[in-house]
Amino acid sequence: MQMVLQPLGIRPVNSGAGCGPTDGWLTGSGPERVSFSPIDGQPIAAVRQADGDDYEAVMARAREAFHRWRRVPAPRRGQIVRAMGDALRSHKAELGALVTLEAGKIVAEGEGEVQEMIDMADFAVGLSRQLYGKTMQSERPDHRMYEQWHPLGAVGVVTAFNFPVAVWAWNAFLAAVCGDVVVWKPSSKTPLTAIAVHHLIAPILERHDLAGVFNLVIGQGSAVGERMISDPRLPLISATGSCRMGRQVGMAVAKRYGRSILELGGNNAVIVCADANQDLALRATLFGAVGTAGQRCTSTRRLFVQRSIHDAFVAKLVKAYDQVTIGDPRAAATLMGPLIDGNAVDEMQSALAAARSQGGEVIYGGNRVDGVPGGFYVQPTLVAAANDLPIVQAETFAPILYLIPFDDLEEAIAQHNDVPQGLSSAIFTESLANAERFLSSAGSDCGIANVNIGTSGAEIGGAFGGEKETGGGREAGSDAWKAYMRRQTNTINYGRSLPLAQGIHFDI
Ligand code: UN1
Repeated sequence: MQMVLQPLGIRPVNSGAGCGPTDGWLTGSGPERVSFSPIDGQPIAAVRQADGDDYEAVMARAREAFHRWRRVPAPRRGQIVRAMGDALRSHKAELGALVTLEAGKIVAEGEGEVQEMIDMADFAVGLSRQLYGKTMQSERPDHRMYEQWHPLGAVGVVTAFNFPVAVWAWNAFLAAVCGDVVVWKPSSKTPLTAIAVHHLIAPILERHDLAGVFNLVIGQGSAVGERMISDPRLPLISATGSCRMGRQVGMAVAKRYGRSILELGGNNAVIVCADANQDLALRATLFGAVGTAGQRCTSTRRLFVQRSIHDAFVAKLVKAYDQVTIGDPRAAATLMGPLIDGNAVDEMQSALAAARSQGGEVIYGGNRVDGVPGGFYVQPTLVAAANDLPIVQAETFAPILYLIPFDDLEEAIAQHNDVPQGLSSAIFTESLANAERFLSSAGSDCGIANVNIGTSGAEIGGAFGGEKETGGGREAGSDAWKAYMRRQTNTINYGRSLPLAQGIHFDI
């Protein structure tokens, strides 16, 4: 364990609050909290959490830093993010190993998460030379009209345990090139990965005298989270987590006319048509439902299979599930590591009990498994169910896949959309008509809709997020950066008269 912790500067007890550079760590006056590994339930290290005073101290630094940072030319801000991307590149294996230790991801996924950060840094660097506004044609003679994008302020970033570092990068790297400063509250379940990220970027911040641009505040919801969401000094809160958490965040931020980017629960489905390439569909379903032990917001939770191939496809799926190696995520052969904690195991068990009592049938899995003693291992599970069962309508953050046969595509799409969430979706078909129908305005109602690839594992280049109770926010690629800036419309009169718009005359 020391080999994972030491290169990343994780000590037995760590400060949970800081404003960037090595000497920017605060003592942390809140209660100490131990981070346990889901691999074996053993303690990894402790964090002295932030309390209200620490939060205030960090916010003061962040505010002050914003006033300087917003005046740094965006391409120069991009160079700082580039240096951070390089630091992540050269520590990919180390940080990935800590993600594995603290979040329980298999090695490939732990490192994949760091790769997602690196990709995001590259994207943000390019963006730092763009951040384009538009010019418009003015209706008035000798007038010029255009819009520009200015930095917004300090951005609060609240992240979840399941992508303990990548989601910070989606937000922080965009925010930074946009000229914003970042106040990060990571999940209390994965504080050490956040501290490690801050150790990695500290020398860069030190070298460029950038205390206060990237800040970390690890603390209880009551001490830090609630302060953040109602703090008008944070004009934008970007929050990833459950729909329940998002509703609370969204309401508190709206109350003060703040802006929020909500990236909440998913209830993602794959539709497999009779004409699909079944080999692709099978592999994508397996990665989507079993990958990350079903703990991605994009995990595949419902599988609609056309009736004529349903039983044969499910039989293949059962065979594939049977070959999934479950256990220590550090072992090369492991495909599925543990759930995050005992609570997650209990929630999975109660979801399965609910599914059974509502008429569902567990056709594979359903039990705990002995992976590493003390860890939280379960079998990936298949449940024959109907879409309208209350438990199928809810997101359970566990590897449960509900199997639902269908007869025609219209019916499948209607059921597919008939859930409260709207994040990610996929269809497997060789028919252009089926694919286009799924992508059309009357098709999938999700923020992400794929053809012949699964629901999870999105690239960073697209805007990431979803509709309905998923919260409507967009992060990462495309023009998601616009939410991190304030738009200003400018009209310049270079003439000698003052014509009014809409043809109004107002002369004395
Ligand atoms: C999440 O689970 O919160 O598309 C994010 C994916 C990843 C991100 C998931 N790139 O599965």
